[in-house]
Amino acid sequence: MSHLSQLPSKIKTKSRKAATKAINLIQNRFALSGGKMSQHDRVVFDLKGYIVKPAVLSTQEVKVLKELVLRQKNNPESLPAHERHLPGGAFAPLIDHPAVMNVLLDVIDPDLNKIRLENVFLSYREQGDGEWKPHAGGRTTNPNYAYNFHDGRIYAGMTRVVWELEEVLEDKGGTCFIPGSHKANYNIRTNPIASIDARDSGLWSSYSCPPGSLIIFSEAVRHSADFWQNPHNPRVAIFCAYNHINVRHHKPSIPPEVVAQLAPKHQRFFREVYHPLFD
Ligand SMILES: O=C(O)CCC(=O)C(=O)O
Repeated sequence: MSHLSQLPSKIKTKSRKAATKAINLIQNRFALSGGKMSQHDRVVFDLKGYIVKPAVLSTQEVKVLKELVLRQKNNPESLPAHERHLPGGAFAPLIDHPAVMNVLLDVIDPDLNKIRLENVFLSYREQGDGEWKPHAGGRTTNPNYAYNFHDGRIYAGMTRVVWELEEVLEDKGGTCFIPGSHKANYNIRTNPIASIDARDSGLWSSYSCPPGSLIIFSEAVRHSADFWQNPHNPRVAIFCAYNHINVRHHKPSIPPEVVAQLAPKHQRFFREVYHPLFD
């Protein structure tokens, strides 16, 4: 009898779970509408710790985004409150841009529900601005900086997605990397070596790219900001930190009014840190 009385609630729970599963499958499919990460990109990301995707955005998309971030920087009051900070306003559709999602679903987690976006900021640099500050690199058990390869796939922790909105010239101020250092056996994170970290050690690589390009890198790779030396334009780059749903690196700082105005499919990236199993 008691079994029978529990039946309706069991059916309800089961159908809710089935519906959630179906929705997740559809959302994952949608996020991969641009196709899966190519084997080329997967191997390069694993080998170097970063990939560069040139000219992902159109000239018009870059123009709109540049207008937004420069207004946020110079004249925020001219914007409605929910557009005064990233990831609000015209940036929002980029949160799950297919060129980003196809990489994150491959390197962080194949389930969209398990990917968070914990931090987004503008990096604006004029000629001479910047710093040289190498950090990260080496193997670690810290889940935020982890980079693992297991059972035929990458398990990355915090993954940076950088939208370059202006041209970047090689070795003139783009982010610098020691390729492969996310897998270094010697702990260059906690025991840095000055001759390796020196900008002219010959171990650092940068990139050139047109406006609208994407740089995606594992936070585990040793990297550094650099001094902007491009006389033609400033650096206008949007830095995003994606992470696995189970961990967080940054102190939450995205204003609630920004998240509140995002579409539900984008709001999900700003959920609390917990396993979606408990939803
Ligand atoms: O400003 C840059 O180019 C690099 C920023 C950085 O070091 C980081 O994202 O951890």
